[in-house]
Amino acid sequence: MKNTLKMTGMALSLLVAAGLMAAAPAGAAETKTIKAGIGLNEQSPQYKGLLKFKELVEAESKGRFKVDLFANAQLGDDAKMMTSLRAGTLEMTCPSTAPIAGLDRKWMVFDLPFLFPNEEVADKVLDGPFGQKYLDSLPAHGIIGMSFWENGFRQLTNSKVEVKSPADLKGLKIRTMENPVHLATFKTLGANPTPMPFSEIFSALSEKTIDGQENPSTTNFLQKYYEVQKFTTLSNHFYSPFVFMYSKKLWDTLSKEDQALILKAAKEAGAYQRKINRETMGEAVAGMEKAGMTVTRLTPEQHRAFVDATKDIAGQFEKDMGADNLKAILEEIAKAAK
Ligand code: TK8
Repeated sequence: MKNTLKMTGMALSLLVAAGLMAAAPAGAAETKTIKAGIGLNEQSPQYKGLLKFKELVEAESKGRFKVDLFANAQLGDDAKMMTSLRAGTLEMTCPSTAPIAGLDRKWMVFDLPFLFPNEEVADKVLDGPFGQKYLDSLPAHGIIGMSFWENGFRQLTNSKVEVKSPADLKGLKIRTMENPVHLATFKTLGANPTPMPFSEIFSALSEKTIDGQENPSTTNFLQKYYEVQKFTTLSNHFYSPFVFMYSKKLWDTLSKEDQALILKAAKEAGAYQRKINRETMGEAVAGMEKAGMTVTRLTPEQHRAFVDATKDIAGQFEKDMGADNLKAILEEIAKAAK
């Protein structure tokens, strides 16, 4: 009897190996794990957006997909995680647009100083044909650009001086993202910019190897920069979009239905993330003020001085970005602002 069972078992495994028999009863597809990494922490609206994405995908796929989240740059900083997507060793990440310029210089257009007047105009341009054209250019770099999320308007923090005018920035060592437009902007403003991965900012500030940095207020608060910074100026000098992206190598292994399911969840989670991101900015500023930071709210004239001081930056990078791309986004912004 025992031998018969053994023979049957062997025969079955030969049939399965020859693909003549399903290895498991139909419908018992194994769960596929999607890994998503970000640089911000678990309190960030970006992470809450990922939790929403996870909830949508796991529910919609009835458990066929499981989404594992990795915050705090556990899987590396933005540039490193994008490299992992391109290599097919990580499914998803959500960097700012700034490091994408390292793949394709036309992305620098989103990092121009004082480009978008407000979030509403930013949403219209990013979610319109201009933004879609940029997302559609990513597969050539091994990335599927699914949707724009929001990092937000960037504010300056520093440990040395209250900054009310460009002159106050003179000689300040400011960490910037690794992007030529950001570097040129802070050089033009008289500062001494230092590009650095996001995860190294806090230790550089506490060791005083840099005097300041710039990020949206929610990030500045949640990263506890108030412990090592005395001043913040609400300058809104850049608007940073996030791009929620998928590895093309791994995307191409998915069925069309599953690609549609993931894309739909990415868009829905993005709308949710933008909403909660905006809701947290006010409380973040209040939290930094309560923690003892001096919060400088620029007057229109003071703000104008920063805009005027950086008005030539676009021209300096027109060739790199593509004059047509620069012209197109300025036209889109003018239309959206009407
Ligand atoms: C986090 C970064 C961060 C960005 C920066 O991964 O690098 O300063 O603003 O949000 O994407």
